[in-house]
Amino acid sequence: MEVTVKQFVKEFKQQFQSMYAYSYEEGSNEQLYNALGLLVKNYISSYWKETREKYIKNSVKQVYYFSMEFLPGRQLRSNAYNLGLLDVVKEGLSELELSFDQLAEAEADPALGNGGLGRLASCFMDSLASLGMAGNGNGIRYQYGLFRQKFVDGYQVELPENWLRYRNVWETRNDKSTCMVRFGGNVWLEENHQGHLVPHYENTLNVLAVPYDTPMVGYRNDTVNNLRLWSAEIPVEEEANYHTIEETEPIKEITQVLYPDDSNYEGRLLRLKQEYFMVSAGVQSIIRHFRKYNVPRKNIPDKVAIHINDTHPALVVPELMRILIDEEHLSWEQAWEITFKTCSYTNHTILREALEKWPIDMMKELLPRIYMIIEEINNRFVENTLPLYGERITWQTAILQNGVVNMAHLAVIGSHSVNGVAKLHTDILMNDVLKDFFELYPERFNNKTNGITQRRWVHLANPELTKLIDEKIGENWKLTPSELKVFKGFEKDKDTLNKLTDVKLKNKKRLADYIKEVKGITVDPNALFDVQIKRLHAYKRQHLNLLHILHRYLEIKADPSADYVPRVFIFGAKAAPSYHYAKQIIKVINSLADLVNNDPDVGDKLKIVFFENYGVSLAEKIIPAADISEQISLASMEASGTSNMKLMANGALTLATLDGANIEIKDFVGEENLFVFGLSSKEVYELKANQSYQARELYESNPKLKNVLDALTSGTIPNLQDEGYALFDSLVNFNDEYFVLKDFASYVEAQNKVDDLYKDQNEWARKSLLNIASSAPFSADYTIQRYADDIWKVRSCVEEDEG
Ligand code: DL6
Repeated sequence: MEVTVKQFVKEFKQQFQSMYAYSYEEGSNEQLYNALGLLVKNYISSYWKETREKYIKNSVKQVYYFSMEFLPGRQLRSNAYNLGLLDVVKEGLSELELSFDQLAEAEADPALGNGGLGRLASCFMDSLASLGMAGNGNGIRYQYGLFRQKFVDGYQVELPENWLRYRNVWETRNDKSTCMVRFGGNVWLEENHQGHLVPHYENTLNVLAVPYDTPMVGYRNDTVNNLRLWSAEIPVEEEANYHTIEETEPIKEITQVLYPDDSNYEGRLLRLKQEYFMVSAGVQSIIRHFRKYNVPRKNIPDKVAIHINDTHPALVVPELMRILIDEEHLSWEQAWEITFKTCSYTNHTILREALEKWPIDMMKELLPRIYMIIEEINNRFVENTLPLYGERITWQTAILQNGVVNMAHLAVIGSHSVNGVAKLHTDILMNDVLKDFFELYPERFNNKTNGITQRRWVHLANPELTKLIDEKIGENWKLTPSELKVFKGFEKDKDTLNKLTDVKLKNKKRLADYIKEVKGITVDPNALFDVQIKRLHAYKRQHLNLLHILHRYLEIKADPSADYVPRVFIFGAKAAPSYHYAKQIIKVINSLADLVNNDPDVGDKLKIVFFENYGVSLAEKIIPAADISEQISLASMEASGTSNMKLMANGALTLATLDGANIEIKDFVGEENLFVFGLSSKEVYELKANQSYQARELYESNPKLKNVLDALTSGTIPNLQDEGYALFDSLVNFNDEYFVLKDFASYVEAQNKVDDLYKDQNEWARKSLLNIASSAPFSADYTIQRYADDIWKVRSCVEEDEG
């Protein structure tokens, strides 16, 4: 977009004055940021309008990505960048003696997700718009995002995340498009005068769903899509029925706070309310759109694809059926055909506890009409499946089982496509977790390995690296990421390797300064920066990392004068508030950090930095500075991982088990350019099946390991209550569910190889370059293109314009 610096400066001053009625010179950073954000949003608005109109005029097929979580990160920088205005804005502000970076930091980072799943949804939004595809997000506008994590005496403490405190300049409240969502009450069916069975409702709780729309700006292609987040309110006409603040609580709480657990919903009523609220409002608004433009109902699957992001929005299936049958008066068969062809589902986890199941009684009481429909879907499924596949498969795959509604089964039965998020993960779905379904519907299953947007995670997070790549191979890779492979041609070029090392060092210096500022810890930027950033979960095995650090510490103590490669171990991780074991791991790492960081014998040889409140903005600071990417989950447990892709794209070398997308990283970059260790998924399955694993034997037979484990309980680590014992118990006495001890020796060996390689900076830089140059297949643009071609059947509207 064309805006001159002069024009920007003039408009910015006007914008500020019209908002605050004084000069920008007197503004706080928050106020200046708000004015700047609104001005950028003004620039966006004409494209936003035109994109919407174009979709309607050309009647293009639209994708609706239904997700309980989105993690967009701060949007000022990326919106200005995608519009092509970032340089103008920076220059204009500096003319006014303002720093863009400082204002950008004033933006709240909307933590509307737990981790990988929500961030993936936002990468997908970015790619849909950047590819010029009609893609809409549909989610919840949580008033409080994922808790703000603080450490008090090394323990995680959760504080409310009031991200809306200073207003959110990107959103537009859209009162014209509200919907009513009904909960509870009684429902019965009666025949109307046209012979249709129509439901009658009484005593329902009616909740007004108010949409807040946020522009999703495509990269330099004039496309602006929509992310619609719903907020729950009391219907205006019912306000008089509410007499006290307490009476309004059941409504307001629906969109008050995000559940802070990514793997366990424990059948909580409020969570089910949230899911139905988001689903019903989203589906209603889609159908209303079709009514408005008189689209024949049978054509819906040609005009819309609804994507179910994990099982959380699986109620899309009965909700679409409800609307098509009860409001559009289609027959069951017609409605089913439309629903099935419209919906598709991605599974993001094999963790049993994360596969949602809702008690039938709860579903019946909260959503009586929806339950009737689920029951009918189940009955018809059983009727069709039983004669063809027999009892075992039918009952294993039914939606209603042992008093619960199995949401994964609902999603699979109601969708024409089911995908996993990395090759191994999809194989595990087909051969284990959903294997009976794979027998019933092999044609539905497909893999879509996750991806990340290079725009946020490389171009913006790592401008120095971006500049170096531009200098060496030109700028084509920005639009065509596969061009990055041209960078491989520079693997032996001394100048490039030196510059790459310089870029990394600069990024590490910047992070070292930040560490000093927020943690008060001095780290040497020349040390190896070893990074593990992800949710804290036993299967991700931060405690394996911990044991290795402890092992290093004990070695240094035993021989402080030996030659060690200095390391800084960096962690960022939130634990679910009710996940006691994960919180104990945090405490032990923090206490070990206190010990190590203050031990004069250790000095720069070893440092531990555990950042508080890990999220998108912090990731943007850490990732460009990483040398090693820790991807050490127990093989078979991590569906894909996405920090592995971001770190690789920024030149970190991966230290990994063969799990999730790590396998594909290895395939793309070559086994010699990363560090692989540990059990394979096949070995994990075998060990579990033959029940031969004896953790205690390992403890007793490996003196190094014993030394480390004993240090957990010996008082070596100061200031612990029972956390060291808890870890010891889980690993030694309760047989180590995630095979940490089994993988310990090969992990230590791999870590030693890391040290050896780091001593040869030239070779390290060469491998780093090869990782960067091999990271293009993980561009979310490619992932989205595959979803578009194979599942959604949508095309770029930008191509359409040009063609
Ligand atoms: O697909 C995005 C992301 C994967 O990269 C992670 O491997 C996976 O753990 C995560 N899944 C979830 C869902 N629940 N759990 N646990 O967040 O999805």
